[in-house]
Order: sequence, then C-alpha cells, then structure tokens
Amino acid sequence: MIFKQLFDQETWTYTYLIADAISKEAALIDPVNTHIEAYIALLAQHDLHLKYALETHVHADHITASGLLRQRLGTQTAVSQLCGAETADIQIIDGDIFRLGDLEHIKVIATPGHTTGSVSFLWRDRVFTGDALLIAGCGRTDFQGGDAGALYDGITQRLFTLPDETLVYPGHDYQQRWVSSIKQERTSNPRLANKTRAEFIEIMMNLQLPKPRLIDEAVPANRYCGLDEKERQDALVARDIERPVRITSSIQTMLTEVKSMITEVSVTTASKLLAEGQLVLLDVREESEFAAGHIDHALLLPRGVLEFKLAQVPELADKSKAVLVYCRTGGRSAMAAQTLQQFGYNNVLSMAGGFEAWQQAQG
Ligand SMILES: N[C@@H](CCC(=O)N[C@@H](CS)C(=O)NCC(=O)O)C(=O)O
Ligand SMILES: [Fe+2]
Repeated sequence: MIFKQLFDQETWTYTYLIADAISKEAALIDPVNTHIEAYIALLAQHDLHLKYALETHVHADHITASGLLRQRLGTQTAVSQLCGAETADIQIIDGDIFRLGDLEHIKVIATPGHTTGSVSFLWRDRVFTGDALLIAGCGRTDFQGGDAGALYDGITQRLFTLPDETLVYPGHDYQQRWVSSIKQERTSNPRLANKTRAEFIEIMMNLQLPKPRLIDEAVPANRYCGLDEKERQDALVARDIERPVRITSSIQTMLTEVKSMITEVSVTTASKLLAEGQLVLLDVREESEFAAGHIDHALLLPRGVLEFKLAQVPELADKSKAVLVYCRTGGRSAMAAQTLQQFGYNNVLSMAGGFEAWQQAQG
C-alpha cells in the first residue's frame, strides 16, 4: 500500500493519497485545486492511476481539485448524494465501498452534521473524518444543513464505536496536529468526551465563528466538482451520457423522500399565488442561471449558500410569511424548501418543474 498525508497551508486542509502498490490504482481524499500539478507529479512519481477523487463533503473553505483531476486523468469524482453536487460521477451513499485493486477497499460511513452530506472514509486501520470529527474538536454546524444533534449521533454511534486504536485523520487542523486515534478523541475531545447530546448542542450553538473566507466562491464551485461555468456545462452533458443507472435511481429516491416532506405547487398555482402577492419568491439556482432569466421580483439565494444568507434577507425576517421557492426543474428547490422548514419557516412551497416548466407555461 501507499499512503500520504498532504497539507494545504492556505486553508489548513489535509488531502490523503491512498494507493494499491500492485494494481497501481489510487484515490485522493479531499484534493485542493491549487495543488493539481503537485498531485499529478506525485502520481507519476509512483506510477499510479488515480481512479477516484473522494470528497468528505462539499467544502466551504477551499475549492476541490476533483473536476480538474477528472479532466486531466479521467478520475471518477465522488461526493455524497445529499450534497446536491449533480455533476459528480458517483453519488455516494452510506456503506458504499471503493476498491483499489484486489486488496484495498475504502468504506463510506455517513457522518452528517457538519453538512447534510458529510461522510467519513474507513480504510484499513484508519478513518478519514473530513470535518465531522477533528482533533480535539469537530466541524462547525452553522451552515450547509449543519445539525449539531446529527453530528453528535454520527460521531458517538458510528466513529467512537470503531476500534480504539483506529487512527483518525481529519479534514483540517488549525494547530498543526496531524493524526489522532479513536480512543484519544473518545476520551479527551473537549467537545465530546463525557458530554451529553444536549451539552454538545449547547457548545455548538455558542461557537460564534466568523464565516469562512472563501465560502461564497467555494460552495457553489464545489457543487460542480470545483469547475468553472464552461467546464460545468461540458460535465453536465457528459453526465447525461455516462451516469450509471444505480446512481440516477438513488438520486431519485432521495428526491422522492425530500418531496414527501415538503409542499409542492404547480406552475399554475404558483402564478396565481404570485398574482395575489403576499409571498416571498426565492430563486435558489446559481447566479449565472438567474442572470440568464428569472421570474419577475424573484430574490436570488443559491441553494449552496442558503443557510448563510437567510439572515441577511429582510424579506425573510418574518418566518411565518409564505415563501415560494423555485430552481431549474424542481429538485434543488425541494431541498431548499426542506432546509427552510428546518430553519423554522412554516409556510414554504416549492414550484414543481421549476423555471423550465414556468417558461413552457408562458409559451
Ligand atoms: N478561518 C477559516 C475558517 C474555516 C472554518 O470555518 N472551517 C470549518 C470547516 S469548513 C470548521 O468547521 N471549523 C471548525 C472550527 O474552526 O472549530 C476560513 O476562513 O476558511
Ligand atoms: Fe468543511
């Protein structure tokens, strides 16, 4: 086996290289875009074929290199199906296994809470925890569907139940620590050791951390494997041709589940409600989609940064006010509607079929 821990000084991010020395198949966990050339050189040095770029989550603080690695090396990009990263080749679900050659396999453990789609990867005697469990800390839970209770459950039930000697490799460390162990974190992590779920939630609610420097740029980009606008369009076309059936159906299953928890309205009902006024219209697509055309009076609030921007929109200060959400075809808006409900908005509607259906109805 080949294993390397790499560090991005700009964002304090760890990237991990795992490879099978016999087949030469490799995976990178959480690669950072600015290091693309170094990764390619490292892979060449060991004569490795980069099979997978695995993301622990859609990052808020740096841009992933996964899309660039796919372009340059034919790597398959993988991120949780709950991240809304439509162009990733593999939409990860809990329990998925990534194989490198005959010997190495990397298993997915869902550890939501830092973000809805956060996962950890278990390989041999080590677990790569992304920003779920950090050394003597944990990921913040105040954006991207963050949920302190879910984080506590995932860490205590899925990670702390791994063997004590399992090595913990985090997604970041801000104090130059490189590795820990399950026993060390279970017994001495100040946020978790001997803390009840309620105590943990209390701690997480009072962190008051400043917003990550790059969040507005990083989250939307990472939902498209870190690619720019033109590259995203190409990837979308390729995705439609190549995506395997299992993945499409699992996204649909997830969307069906989300849609069962929210209220959808047709374009006809939506336009009646809009004519009557009294509701806030939210467009949760990306800025470029909005710029290319949108419904009159819609406020732009891309889904990836929704949680962060909510408090800055005066129209959304009153949580009992009706909110109508739309996107391109109704998927992202369903997820955004669910998020709004979690934030206490109790009158949220998602427009089925999205802007495409709206335009068709207009003729
Ligand atoms: N100063 C950093 C903040 C990074 C940050 O907020 N990191 C997130 C992970 S994406 C976190 O959970 N940090 C935990 C902490 O700071 O305790 C930046 O601007 O990028
Ligand atoms: Fe993060």
